[in-house]
Amino acid sequence: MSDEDDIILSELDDAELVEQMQDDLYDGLKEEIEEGVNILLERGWAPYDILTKSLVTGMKTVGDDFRDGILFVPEVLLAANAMKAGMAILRPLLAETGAAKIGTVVIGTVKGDIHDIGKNLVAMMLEGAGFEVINLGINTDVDKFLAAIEEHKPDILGMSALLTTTMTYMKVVIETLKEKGIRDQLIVLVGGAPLNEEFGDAIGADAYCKDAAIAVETAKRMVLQRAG
Ligand code: B1M
Repeated sequence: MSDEDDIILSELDDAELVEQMQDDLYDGLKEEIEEGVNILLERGWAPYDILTKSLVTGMKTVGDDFRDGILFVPEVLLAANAMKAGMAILRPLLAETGAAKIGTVVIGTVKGDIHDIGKNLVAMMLEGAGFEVINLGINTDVDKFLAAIEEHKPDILGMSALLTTTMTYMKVVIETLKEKGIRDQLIVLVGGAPLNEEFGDAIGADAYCKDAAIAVETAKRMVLQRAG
């Protein structure tokens, strides 16, 4: 039995537990992540702090080591599954803030791209802020975006891309909205690790959102501006 097996999460103090959860996320230990999330909730931690301080920070290390060739796809998948398990516990808590409905968002990860953790986090936080969110999932092509816009008449279209090769598809969607004459009926927000503000401007989005908190802030501000 290794030293790792002897760690009892509930006996760690908050700082040690958060650090251990980052390690457990790195190792793709789903059950330990679920246990850690539940312990922090019992200790009165806000769901958003658990998300950002343990899960998102842990995933950053995974990303760095993936980039540097230390981790490979199978390990990253395990880490992603562990992260999703933690997010599944937090989702209802983030959504139950009782905020009045302030608008509707259609959001998806663009065609060719299967990364969905960040997009789902944004969707969860938007729900918690009072938006109705229609989450189209991954690998979303322009027709699927258009059909959802037609059906749900959202205030906001959100698009996510994590690959430099797929982020350009956002422009395809925006150009199609223009061709259909519906671009101005929507607030278009974009996000994802390889994007920046300059890219958002260049493709004609209304705003680039660096993270989920900024996405919520931007969504609220723009919907209110439009109403007023
Ligand atoms: Co992939 N992957 N991956 N991957 N992966 C990256 C993106 C990469 C940067 C890793 C690296 O090399 N360091 C790299 C891209 C390089 C590039 O394009 N420049 C990469 C690669 C290369 C690949 C593959 C091609 C690998 C391969 O097969 N050889 C492949 C591509 C598959 C495809 O999509 N077609 C691939 C596959 C995978 C997994 C399936 C193993 C897994 C995804 C699992 C899943 O999502 N269900 C995975 C993961 C987990 C990652 C990293 C490690 C982590 C991404 C993540 O979840 N981050 C990632 C490394 C990195 O990003 N540094 C990497 C945590 C999340 C909370 O952050 O997604 O940035 P993020 O979301 C943030 C903000 O960006 C923003 O808010 C979120 C929350 O704060 N945001 C939005 C995101 N979307 C938004 C939308 C909005 C607003 C804000 O709308 C309004």
